[in-house]
Amino acid sequence: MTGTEIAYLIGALAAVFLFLFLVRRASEKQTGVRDRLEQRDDDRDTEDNRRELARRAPSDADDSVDDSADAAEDNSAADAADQDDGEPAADDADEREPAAQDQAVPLSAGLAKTRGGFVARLGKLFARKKIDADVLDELEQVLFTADIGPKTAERLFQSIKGRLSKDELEDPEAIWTELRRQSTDILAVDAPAMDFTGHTPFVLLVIGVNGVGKTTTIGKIAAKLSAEGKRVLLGAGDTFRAAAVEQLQIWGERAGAPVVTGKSGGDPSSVIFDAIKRGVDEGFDVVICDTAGRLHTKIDLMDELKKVGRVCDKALPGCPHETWLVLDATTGQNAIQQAQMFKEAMDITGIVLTKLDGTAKGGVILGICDELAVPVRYIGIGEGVSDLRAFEVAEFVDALYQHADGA
Ligand SMILES: Nc1nc2c(ncn2[C@@H]2O[C@H](COP(=O)(O)OP(=O)(O)O)[C@@H](O)[C@H]2O)c(=O)[nH]1
Ligand SMILES: [Mg+2]
Repeated sequence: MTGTEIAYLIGALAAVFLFLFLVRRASEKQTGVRDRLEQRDDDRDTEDNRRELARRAPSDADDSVDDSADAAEDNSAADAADQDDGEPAADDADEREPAAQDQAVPLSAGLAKTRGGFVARLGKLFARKKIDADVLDELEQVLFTADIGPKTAERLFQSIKGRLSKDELEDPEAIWTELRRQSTDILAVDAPAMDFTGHTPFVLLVIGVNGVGKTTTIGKIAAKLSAEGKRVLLGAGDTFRAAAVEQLQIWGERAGAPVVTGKSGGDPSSVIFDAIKRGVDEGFDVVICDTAGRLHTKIDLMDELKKVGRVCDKALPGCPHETWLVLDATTGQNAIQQAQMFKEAMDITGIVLTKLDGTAKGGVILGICDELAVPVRYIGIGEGVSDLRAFEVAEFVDALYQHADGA
């Protein structure tokens, strides 16, 4: 072999090695990209799984924070949309699965937005050095635009104006004291304390327009009562949409409470009748009945509710033992009108005011109690079970006016 031939051979071998080397590198690169892509898909799957699990396992607080944040976002968007017409976001509400989060929020935090409304405006007003006639004019203005209703605004205004002597008017502390006192008076509706004993089963009927939080409230109450050891049965009286029944069933599963359902689009009264009958036959402690709140016309809805009331009494004479009207605080004064409308048709024994966490219009609670003289039983300050709080007047007034007077 000549020197030239040897050089050609070495060159050819080097070319083959170089070719093989390049092919291998290219394939490694591709595998790396594929691995990374697969890893990303895996991550995504894990994230989806995590979210799904969080939705299905409400007590798993850590996992569920993201979901509840999403739900809160949805909610505030709905609230923003609601503000135009004062009607709750009805239709998509039913589609939502119950919220997952359950970390107790302090009441004062739940009322932060409400405090940021008329209470903060009063705070600014009374922070002035001198409380004089101009301040009284502005006070009137603040109260009458505070979503507490004109009747309650007038009552608060007159109480401050009339009852305080001239000297006291110079003293913001005295004005706050008077406001707290009046608010306490208005909210402390004289009614027996709520307990679910005295009847077996104790039948609770829950009414209100669509989207205010009826089903959610029922789920939370069921969870609380079950945790106390009571046997709870739920009646899926909102037969208008399958999603509403499913929503109640999810809550029922979590609370360990069976749910009596009927045919979709069927007569809500017959489902409620069946639920109460089963509650009696099987010795349940509490039967809670959901209802539909679609406001086709006021007359249709009210007639249907009256029928539900009659059918309850047929299933178990004397029931429902309590009828709660659920109102959405974000609708402001519209909630007062709803309350008046429902009170004409039904014997309402309690109010549940939801979504206080998402609105500056929570002062409406004063207007509702003042106008209706019906006790507030529970308030909602979030979507978790622990965010439904038994209503305590003193605690509420403290949280509402907290720090407003510089205390
Ligand atoms: N932020 C907040 N959301 C609530 C509260 N109560 C209910 N909701 C939400 O309001 C929406 C409508 O509730 P739902 O129970 O379906 O209303 P229903 O149509 O009256 O049965 C759901 O997304 C609930 O999670 C509350 O106190 N705070
Ligand atoms: Mg519902």
